Parts: sequence; C-alpha cells; structure tokens
Amino acid sequence: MFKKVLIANRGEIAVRIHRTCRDLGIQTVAVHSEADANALHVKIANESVCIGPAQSDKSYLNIPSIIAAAEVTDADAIHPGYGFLSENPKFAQIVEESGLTLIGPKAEHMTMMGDKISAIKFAKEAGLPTIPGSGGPVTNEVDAKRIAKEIGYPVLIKAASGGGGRGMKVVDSEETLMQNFNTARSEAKSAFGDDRVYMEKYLNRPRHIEIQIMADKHGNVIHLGERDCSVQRRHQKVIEESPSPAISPELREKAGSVAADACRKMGYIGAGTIEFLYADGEFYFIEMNTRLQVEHPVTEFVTGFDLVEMQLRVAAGEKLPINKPIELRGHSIECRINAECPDTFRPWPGKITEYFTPGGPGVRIDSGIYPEWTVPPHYDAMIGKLIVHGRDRDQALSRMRRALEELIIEGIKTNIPLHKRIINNDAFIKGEYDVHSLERYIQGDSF
Ligand code: MV4
Repeated sequence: MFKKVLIANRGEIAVRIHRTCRDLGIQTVAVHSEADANALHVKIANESVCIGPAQSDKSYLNIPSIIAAAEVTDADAIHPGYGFLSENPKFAQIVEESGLTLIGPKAEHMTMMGDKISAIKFAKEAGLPTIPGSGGPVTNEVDAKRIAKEIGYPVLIKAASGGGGRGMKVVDSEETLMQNFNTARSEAKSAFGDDRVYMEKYLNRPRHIEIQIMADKHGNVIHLGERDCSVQRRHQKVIEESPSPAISPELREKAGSVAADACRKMGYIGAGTIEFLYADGEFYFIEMNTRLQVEHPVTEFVTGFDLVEMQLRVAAGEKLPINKPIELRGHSIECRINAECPDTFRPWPGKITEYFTPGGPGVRIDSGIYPEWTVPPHYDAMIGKLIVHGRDRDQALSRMRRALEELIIEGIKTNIPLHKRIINNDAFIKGEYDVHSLERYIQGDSF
C-alpha cells in the first residue's frame, strides 16, 4: 500500500479522500491555491503545498506544479478526486512517466470515453444497448436528413466533444433540421474546437440512471448497483439516490452485469460509472465517467463499501473481494449543498458565520467548510453534501427531512430551502420524476 498520497483537489472531495487515507494509515499531502490557504482540506492534511494563484488553470489544473509538489513531498501516488484533472489523459500519462501512481484508470480509457462518439462506438461493440442514431459523426446535410428520417423525429443533435449536456439541439421536424444542424456544428466548433456532431432519437422524459463499477488489475470487475440522478438543473445534479425508485432487482442485475462486462472487455481499471438514460423500461448507454463521482456516498451507504479505499487498493495492485455477492441494504439519498441563491441560483460565496451539522442515525455530511471560513468565489458553488441512509426509502426521506431541518449554514445563501421543498414534494416522495422534473418545478409547473 502507498505510504503517502497527494490529493490533487480541494473542498469536500479532498477532505473525503484524506479521511480514507488516514483510515488506512496513509500520509496525505494537500495542494492548494493562494485563495485556499485556510481551506479545511489544507488544515486537515499531514502536509500541504501551495501550487499557484486562485485561478484554477494556474493551480488545481497546473500539471507541472502538482507533479513538483508530489516530488518535493516524496508522495508515491496522486488521487485526482473529481473535476479538475481527474479525466485528463495527459495528466494520467505524466503522472505515470514521473514514476508516480495515479489513483485512477489508464489514460487510454480516459481518451476513449472523453470522446462521446468513440465511447458509443465502443459501447455498441461491447454489447451495451445504445440509443438509435447515427452511431458516428454526421458531416453533411444530406446524411443528416436521411438519418433523421430513418430514426424518426424528434431527433437530438449532440456534440462529439460535448457531454454533460453541452452542445445539444432537439429537432422536431425536417423543416428545422438544416438550421439546427448547421448551428450545432458551428457551436460545437467554437465551444470545443471540434465540429463533429452525431444524431440520436430524442427520448421523452427519460431518467438518468448510472451503474457504479470497480475494476482491479487482475481482470475482476464488479458493479455496485445504480444511482438515480434525474433530479438536476442545467445538467448539474441536485439530488441523487440509490436504489432508483424506478427499477426492479431484475433490471438492476441486467444493467449492472452488462456494464461490468463492458468494462471487463476494455481492460478497465479503477472506479467508473456507466451512465444510462432509462425510458419505457429500457436502458440506453450515453456516457462513461472515468472517475470517482460526487454522488459516490449513496453507493457507499447501500453497499457498505468505502469506494476510496477500493480505489486505493486496486491502484496498489490488490484484488477486489469477489467471493461474496454484493448485497444492497436499504436506501440512501444525497442532497448537494450549494452556496447559491435558492431562487435565482446565482453563486453566493462569502463568510460562513454559523455552521451546525446534523447527526444521528443514518446521517453523513461530506463538506469542506467550517465556521468563520470564507467560501472563495473562484470555484464551484457546491460546498458539501448531506447524505442519509434508511432501511427503506420512506425512512431515508424522513431522515433527510429531519437532517435538513437541523442543518444550519449562516452568512451565505444556500440551496437548503430548495432541498426542503423537493423532499416534501408529492411526486418526489412517490419517486415519480425524470430528468426534466426539477426545471419544470422551478418554472412553477408540477415536478
Ligand atoms: C438525451 C436526452 C434525450 N434523448 N439523449 C443530457 C446530458 C447528456 N449526458 C445526455 N443528455 C440527454 N441526452 C437522447 N437521445 C436527454 C438528455 C437530458 C438529460 C440527461 C441526463 C440528465 C439530465 C438531462 C437533462 C436534459 C436532457
């Protein structure tokens, strides 16, 4: 096992990774920007190194600075967390070339999954169900028209380098196809420097359901059930839960085993997530994330596993525990806590004057904040996560309701009031929602 791990991230995830490292007797090195000198992840770490100014591209994305920090502190591995450099194949390659171990997958898999077209191509070959569509780049209007006719309207035009919902266009009819096709291409070109677009049948009111995968260096791949992440706004997840209220144990096993099989076929190593859209009883592959995800704690609650521990162990060459079947217990829900106005969604950084966290049975807080600390304006608005576990969904909902009542964050605005409204909403309580529910609800419509 590693003796010292450098955590190339900030905030709640840096704190989260530090905690498991310490559980395993591993020393930690925090890196931080000038704006984060007093951040919790820096205070909690065994050592810390300032890697640059506030701006992310000069600090948390600064590869030479991070490699130098690992070298001067004599770390043997780097955990990238999520976001920042976590899915950057160049970084993965440089880490390995520097004689360090990346707690993450191989660069080749980051590259393959970073391009949505190559991801879908691979998924098809590996036997994952995909959405009826072009299956590859559509380069001209004649092909676009023909393919749209074949798959039937409405169709969705997506950017190959997009992902996370950026660069998508819904087209209802042939009349509006040409205009949208050309706009999609030029927007993709200016946003991503890549004008390749592809087309899919547009699914009405799907759910976003993803399967957690873990793979070791000995060819063992397991799946750890699913997370339903449909409650989101502008492609930012707001609430996640496991299991999904929408699927049966049979469907879970089917989606889980095809996802694990696909990872086995590609020789994938580490934690990964296969994202599906789920509509009318069918799963369709959309993307794969080659990192630990924000919402991993709901999987930890229902499986009883520590996913960061698993990541560290497989990176160190240990075998996954594959003898006993994975049993899912109870139900878990996560609310992402953002420093933002609950009505306008504008980021709301500032000084935390008061902070009281809930506790009690089945309650977990992962956060990077503390009283009197000032949330800097330079980074993501998510300042923490409130996660609950219960014997069933009803108990998890009650515990979330109670924990949200107890949680006090003063001095800044947060989305806690929005979470209280969602958790008390009838449709949400019934588990009846899709990827558009929250945006409909915010517009004053039904969930
Ligand atoms: C879709 C879709 C409907 N039909 N694809 C948005 C993010 C990207 N990862 C995939 N997305 C979608 N792809 C087809 N063929 C609807 C969405 C979508 C969505 C998906 C997941 C979570 C939230 C979403 C919000 C709006 C649209």
